[in-house]
Amino acid sequence: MDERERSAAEIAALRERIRYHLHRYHVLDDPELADSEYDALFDRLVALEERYPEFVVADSPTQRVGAEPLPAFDSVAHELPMLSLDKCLSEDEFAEWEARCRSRVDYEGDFEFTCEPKIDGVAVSLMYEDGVLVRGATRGDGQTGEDITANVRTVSAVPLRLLGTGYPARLEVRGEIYMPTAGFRAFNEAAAAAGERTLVNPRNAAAGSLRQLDPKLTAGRPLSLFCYSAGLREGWQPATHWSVLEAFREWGLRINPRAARTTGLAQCFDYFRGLLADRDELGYEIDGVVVKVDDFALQDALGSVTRKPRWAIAFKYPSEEATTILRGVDFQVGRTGAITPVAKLEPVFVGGVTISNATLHNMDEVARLDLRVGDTVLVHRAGDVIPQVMKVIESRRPADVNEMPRIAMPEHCPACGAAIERPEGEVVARCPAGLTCPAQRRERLRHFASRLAMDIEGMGEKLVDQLVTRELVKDPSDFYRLTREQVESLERMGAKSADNLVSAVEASRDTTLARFIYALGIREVGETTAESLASHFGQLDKLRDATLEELAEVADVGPVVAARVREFFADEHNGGVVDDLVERGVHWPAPERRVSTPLAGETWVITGTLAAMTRNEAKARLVALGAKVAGSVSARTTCVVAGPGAGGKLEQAQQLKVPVVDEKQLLGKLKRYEANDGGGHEES
Ligand code: D41
Repeated sequence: MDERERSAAEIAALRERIRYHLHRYHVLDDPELADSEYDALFDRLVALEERYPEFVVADSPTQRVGAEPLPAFDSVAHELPMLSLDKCLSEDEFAEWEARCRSRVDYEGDFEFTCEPKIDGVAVSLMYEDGVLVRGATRGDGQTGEDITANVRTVSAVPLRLLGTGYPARLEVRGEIYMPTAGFRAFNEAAAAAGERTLVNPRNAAAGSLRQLDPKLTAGRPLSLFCYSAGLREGWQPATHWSVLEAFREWGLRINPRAARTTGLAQCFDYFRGLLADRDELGYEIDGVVVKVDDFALQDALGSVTRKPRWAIAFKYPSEEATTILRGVDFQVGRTGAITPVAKLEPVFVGGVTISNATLHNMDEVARLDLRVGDTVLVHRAGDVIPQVMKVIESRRPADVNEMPRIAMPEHCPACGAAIERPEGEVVARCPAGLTCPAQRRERLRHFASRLAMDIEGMGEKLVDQLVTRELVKDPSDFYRLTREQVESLERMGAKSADNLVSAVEASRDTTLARFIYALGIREVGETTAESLASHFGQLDKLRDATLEELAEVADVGPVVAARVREFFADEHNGGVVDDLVERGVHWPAPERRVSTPLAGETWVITGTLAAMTRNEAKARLVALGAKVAGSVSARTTCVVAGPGAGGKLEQAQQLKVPVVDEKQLLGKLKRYEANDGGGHEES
């Protein structure tokens, strides 16, 4: 074999491996290689193809990027129309639809359905000929779409070639291309930082990305795909919709892991409620559930009207977007003095609740939005996230913009009157008064008592406000001076709640060093940094005495954080408060060498994406506690950690009845084990 032949063989082998890893990464959410290892394979293929351009083929993984800009989009006539969906807005309406279906086909008993999350993305058609992607098109009006082949080829979840065997010679796959929420946020943050236009929501972001004239721009966008039906499927006669999804999975086409089969109304309702409860954790936006009668014979019998199938329906969830009017802007003072503009809105129902406030982050954001009082704005509210003002609807502005009041940062702190500062080059304006500013004091105390800090149960914001107003609490240590009588004298405080609060304060004295550090409210020191500091120094005094250099040695601590920590402990008042807290009996277990390995003998598997840490971090922490972390699920697996987007492994775990926990539960377990580990009894 000469060099050229050897290279041809290597190219073929590389392509196969790369396709396999792309599939594991983008379709199964379950990579087997580090990104850098994958990159090395890819770079090797690029190098070989450059040396032997005659071996380059259209479906090589390298051909996703770099196609020449499209002059315009050609139109594509869909061979089978892409239907649209009827919708219903309540469980009652859904029940009516189901009853109509049953009476139309005279069906006794319960229908089998497939329920799928309704992805808020862009409907696309992907044509595969002999397993090779030959064309990608938008849905358009259902009859004619745009040819976006060059752009869909850059979407890594779109296989350029199907896996396995048994697919029809011509197969048209229909699905939804979308932008995951994390990618959307990252994209917008980068765009805002660069002074570029931000995108309003992930759906628009996906649509805009697919309509780029230069596929290189599409390639730079974090897009993904879920496949949900077969259009043209020459010679293939599946019996149910579910079997189409199963075949898709075999062929490497990404299907939604939350797709499920249900029987009858009650199971559909359970599905609607269950998915809604998880809506914020999915990692992508959905606007409801698509329910499809599963049996194709029944689908045929039900037929379609005016381009909508009678056998499918969209059950809509409350919208997470709404427009309303900006009535004014308030300025709130945070715990570290940061001043945040808050939009006061005409109350509006969005994401399932009525909101009247939304954050505007900072004045740069106000300027970027070009916001004026009286503007009609688009607001977005997803789950627990603070509602956001996404944009001004300019077409709803009165003719003379200049007559609308502008929004300006006040010169003085609304709480204490100190002159507000905004250092050169910083986006955040601050009240410099520190603890002499009542707003900052109140926020610090709220933070100190909060759940992730000292966790004084029942010490809510209203109670803290009362304690501060009555000057019963000034510094955190004052919480531990409160007497039963003082507590009982507060408004709306019965004997029982007073008892509870006193016990809660008492119980909070017993804490961990990490919680204590976090509770101090040092700027830039969040929960994770507090944990790193606690585990690095082990003792409070070591942290207090640490130099900038020593601080910078801590994982995740850079010069800025190090300086903040130094600053905090160098401050005399802060030092006094810390001493006072310890004197008042706040304590935590003394550090000890890690001797026990509570998870020894256990095998864990991590799948899907995690939010608070990377999978590697999670793995390291589990391993430190003695567990083995494996790549696949078997009957011997102790526990599976499943994040959003978990696919095959989660299913396998469910089949094998292996316990499954989510990230929150994992964090709980880790914290418990890590705190107990070594069993330090000595109190510091
Ligand atoms: O996730 C979706 N957005 C989705 C859209 C889905 N899971 N299934 C769908 N099924 C259909 C039929 C029943 C017509 C095959 C759809 C859509 N249609 C659809 N998307 C845009 C228009 C129609």
